[in-house]
Amino acid sequence: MKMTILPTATTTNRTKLIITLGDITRQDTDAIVNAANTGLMGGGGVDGAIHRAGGSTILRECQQIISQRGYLRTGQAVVTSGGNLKARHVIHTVGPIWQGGNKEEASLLASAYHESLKLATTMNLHSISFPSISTGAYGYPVDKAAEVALKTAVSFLNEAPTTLNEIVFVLFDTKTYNTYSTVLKDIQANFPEEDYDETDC
Ligand code: AR6
Repeated sequence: MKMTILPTATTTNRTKLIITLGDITRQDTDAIVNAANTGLMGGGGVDGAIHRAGGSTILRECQQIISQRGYLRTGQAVVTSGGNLKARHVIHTVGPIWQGGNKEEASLLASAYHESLKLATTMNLHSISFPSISTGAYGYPVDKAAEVALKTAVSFLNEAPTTLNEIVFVLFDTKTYNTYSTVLKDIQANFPEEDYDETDC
């Protein structure tokens, strides 16, 4: 299952926004994004999967980053190599823990996506994959998180030039995929027809 949207962008290339069902550790985009914690110490969920598949180099680089700059604040992003992964880089960001919605969760989640996209652009990367940040252990409702994730990506593409030609959301289960798919269709409704293209959905 794969669905694509080509947002209207001020960039010269027209970046594809893709949602797909799968395991992010298998993606061969230039970077994959990790839903990490502030100590970058590894953990469960997608964080655990990335460290297991990528090997100990990633954790060593994370420890070096923390020793140099201290804990990562929620909404920030840093980069390490991809270790044994197909992706050459891992961008580690920290999403907010859901506390009911009145603790700036939406802006912190938007920042996690925005800072990751900004970092990828600074590094001249062409493709990036995201998991559904904060919707596992951190308890963010998937429908609300999907709206923040996709709208932040579209705004990023519409606001600033980027080297990215592909932004992929890799969703791990069908419920999450279906929720992102519904939100993406709502967003598509606001684009001229020639600006998007659907595949296999
Ligand atoms: N590929 C893609 N998505 C995945 C994968 C995978 N291999 N594995 C899990 N997911 P979570 P969070 C999905 O809990 O909510 C960690 O312990 C998962 O089904 O990984 O931001 C960190 O160290 C869900 O949809 O991240 C932090 O302490 C989504 O990824 C904390 O959890 C996010 O779930 C971060 O919690």
